[in-house]
Amino acid sequence: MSSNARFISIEGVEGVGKTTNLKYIQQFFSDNGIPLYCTREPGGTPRAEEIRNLLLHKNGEQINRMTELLLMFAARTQHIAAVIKPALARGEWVLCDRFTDSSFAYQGGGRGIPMEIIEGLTSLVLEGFKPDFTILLDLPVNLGLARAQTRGEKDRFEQEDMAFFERVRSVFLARAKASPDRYCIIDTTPALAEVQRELHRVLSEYVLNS
Ligand code: T5A
Repeated sequence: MSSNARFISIEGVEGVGKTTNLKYIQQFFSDNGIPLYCTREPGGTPRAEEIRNLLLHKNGEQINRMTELLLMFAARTQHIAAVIKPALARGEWVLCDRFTDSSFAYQGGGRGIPMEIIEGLTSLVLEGFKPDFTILLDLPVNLGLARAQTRGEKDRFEQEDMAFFERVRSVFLARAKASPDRYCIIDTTPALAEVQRELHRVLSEYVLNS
């Protein structure tokens, strides 16, 4: 059991390449013989995945923005207790596709819920628990949406307009710039090989030195 296990989150607006680069990160851990548990939000446990379905799929009924925020945190508290903390306790690193930064960016920036409300909920539910390190993949919104369009049907969030995603991106960038020790911003505009060279450099520095 490695006692230096850390919790890493990966964040970014639609189409920045999280899914693509998650696979690269998994390969990095595997190549270095380091145990890694990969998970995602909203979701990560059977119950939390049910909440994900409520949040992402459209059924004609509008979801109030506060309901949306509370469902994100309901799924998160289940996920932390049932999956993330037990994996860390077993000595596995945890890589999570989105975490609380997405709530600040989407429900705060995108939907306009005051940040103090999200801060309050974060303190109440997470009690100081947060990722040790966050990789923010960044790309101009128009490029991200164009890349995301190559996928199938749009989910409930992907239907939002450019201005929504510009606000989401601004909050991600502001949060990353305010805490440079915890965040690393990687520009995913270049070709994938170049992005992954940078990712390799960042992971070598953070993971292999922990
Ligand atoms: N949400 C989530 C909230 O509102 N609040 C919260 O608290 C939380 C936790 C979840 C939704 O929930 C919201 C935010 C989201 O809207 P999701 O499952 O994370 O959604 O889905 P997406 O954001 O849509 O992310 P995906 O993982 O599906 O897409 P990615 O990772 O952004 O993009 P990916 O890897 O699929 O890449 C898109 C395309 O670009 C290509 C890929 O091959 C792919 O075709 N690509 C590149 N092309 C050229 N150059 C590169 N460098 C490329 N990198 C990738």
